[in-house]
Amino acid sequence: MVQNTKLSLRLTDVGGQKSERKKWVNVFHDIDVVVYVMSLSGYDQTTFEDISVKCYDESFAVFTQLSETDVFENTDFVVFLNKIDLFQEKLKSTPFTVYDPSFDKSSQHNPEKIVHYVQNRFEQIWSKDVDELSTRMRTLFFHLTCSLDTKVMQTVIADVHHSLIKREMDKASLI
Ligand SMILES: Nc1nc2c(ncn2[C@@H]2O[C@H](COP(=O)(O)OP(=O)(O)OP(=O)(O)O)[C@@H](O)[C@H]2O)c(=O)[nH]1
Ligand SMILES: [Mg+2]
Repeated sequence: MVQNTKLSLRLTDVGGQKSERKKWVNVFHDIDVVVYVMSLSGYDQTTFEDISVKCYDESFAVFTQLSETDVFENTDFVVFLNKIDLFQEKLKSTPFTVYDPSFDKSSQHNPEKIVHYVQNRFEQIWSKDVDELSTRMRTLFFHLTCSLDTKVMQTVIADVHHSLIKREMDKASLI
């Protein structure tokens, strides 16, 4: 529970592993915002459950499923592009083309360009097959995070808070 004087947020942390995902449906009710955490530094890794599956592909696939879930038709999503610290460090030696060989080689060590690419992938999934009404009713946000840094996380939590307030005001047509 995160509280300030006016509002309180209840955060439910669900396990990300494949075996845990079956349980997610149990908490898929009364959700205002879905916070989806992706490890940016996983671009050269494969999943724990199946080493033939790239972590990035799995992240995009799970996001696709969630964004297509009926119960989230009008729910805002906040994507945390996490482990930015490890990502930046790894990129110095491991080029991004290990994940996507078609990625522009002149930018394969450039964190900004890669983050831009990742955001685009999410945005494409988000806007795909969405009818006009749904696009108007829900918003996709991004944050670059290092979840070990509690100060940054406070800012992120404040932003999520802000998004919730704005959403409530939108609903009431106050802004
Ligand atoms: N350097 C760094 N380490 C991180 C960051 N975020 C998480 N970690 C570390 O990554 C490991 C996994 O973190 P968890 O919070 O257990 O990951 P999770 O996504 O909740 O995992 P599941 O609950 O199994 O889905 C821990 O050792 C964390 O300390 C980050 O931004 N930077
Ligand atoms: Mg966890």
